[in-house]
Amino acid sequence: MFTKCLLFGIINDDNTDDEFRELKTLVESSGNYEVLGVVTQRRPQPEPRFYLGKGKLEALRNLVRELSAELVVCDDELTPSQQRNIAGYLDTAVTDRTGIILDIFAQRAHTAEGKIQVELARLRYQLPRLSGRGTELSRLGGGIGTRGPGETKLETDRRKVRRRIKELEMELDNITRHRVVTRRWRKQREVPMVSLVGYTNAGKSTIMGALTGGERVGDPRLFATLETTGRRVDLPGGGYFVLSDTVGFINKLPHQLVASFRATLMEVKEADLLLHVVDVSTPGIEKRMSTVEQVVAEIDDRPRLELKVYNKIDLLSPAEADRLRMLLPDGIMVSAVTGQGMSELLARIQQLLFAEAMEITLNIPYSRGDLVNLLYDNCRVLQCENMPSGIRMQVRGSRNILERVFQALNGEERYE
Ligand SMILES: Nc1nc2c(ncn2[C@@H]2O[C@H](COP(=O)(O)OP(=O)(O)OP(=O)(O)O)[C@@H](O)[C@H]2O)c(=O)[nH]1
Ligand SMILES: [Mg+2]
Repeated sequence: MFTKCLLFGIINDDNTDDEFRELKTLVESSGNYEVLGVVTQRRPQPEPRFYLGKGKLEALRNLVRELSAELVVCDDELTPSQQRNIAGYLDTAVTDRTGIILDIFAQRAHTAEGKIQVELARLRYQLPRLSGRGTELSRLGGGIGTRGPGETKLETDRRKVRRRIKELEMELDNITRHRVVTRRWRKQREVPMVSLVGYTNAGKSTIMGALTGGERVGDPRLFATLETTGRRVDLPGGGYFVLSDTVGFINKLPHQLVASFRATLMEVKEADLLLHVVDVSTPGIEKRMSTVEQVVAEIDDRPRLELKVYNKIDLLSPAEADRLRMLLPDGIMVSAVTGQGMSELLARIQQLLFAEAMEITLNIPYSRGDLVNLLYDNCRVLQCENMPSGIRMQVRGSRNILERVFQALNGEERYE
């Protein structure tokens, strides 16, 4: 039996119909839901207490009754009080985009780490939403807390959730520590690390499979990949790198998830090169690209090497592909399925990681500690010495980063 649901949200310059198409896909892939319709209101900002304006909310209530909808789903993350107010007014269950995304993540998590990260995100979302009316905790499992004298059910529930959050944070910490050790080993070996990033369903895992020759295949579901895996890729011109796949991003990605997945997303933080995979076969390319850029900046905003990989060109006509090539001059067009463009992709990676690297000695004034940090983060520091005039650093790194440093030094630097 499908749960009947209605979607609702606001429409403005930033939030278009594409959003609701995406929300419908999300809701449908999160479980046994049948989407009966969408109610939208054009307004610049949500109404603070009820999210929708009074008239629209009444229209939604009428539709809920008429169609016997059992659940309404908001396109934005509702505040806990908006959620309560709407549920009271409509007399039906209310959830939002964040709740749906968290449900999908919960279904997809397989490894211990993934499960902890998702549970943590869910609890952080639920904590302010506990209303004390009863059954919210039934799905959470965990130990039974004893109720102190004079303590209400709500306080007990909150205390239980907070305790569980602490426990999970500690478990996650242990796992993270192990990952850090592995990464340090890789760094010492000077193996360059490359990370695939992109919107969900862009084809990251398919590209990973094509490059590593593994048996991994693409998955049409949203958020198919939740865990990162590093694999060695040998370059045709010699040398190799470690490639890692990552969780896909989406517009309005819940901040609780970004926070919980920080350990997984460390691969992105540590990468020498990011491959930003873009699906060119669905509309709204620019918006999805800027969403990915925003999430990457949220994880870590240091400048770094990035290559755009425009995927699924097999789904475009030659004329469409040509038009796109004009619009998107940077980057490489590929099809992970037909293999088109994949050898150019490898050649470009080789060039970025190896050929464009240069070794240089710089004198950095003591006032520019920021540049010292930038070099440590982005290059291999071969030698570092304090001199009267500044810090003398011998580094090897990409031309791209080093040129930024020259520019920042604005001619004051000396290099030999
Ligand atoms: N036609 C076509 N389909 C592709 C191509 N690359 C990937 N796909 C399909 O797109 C869907 C998503 O691919 P995945 O590789 O799982 O995408 P992903 O970016 O890893 O997605 P998440 O893990 O959910 O973030 C699958 O059905 C793939 O078969 C391509 O080049 N051409
Ligand atoms: Mg994937």
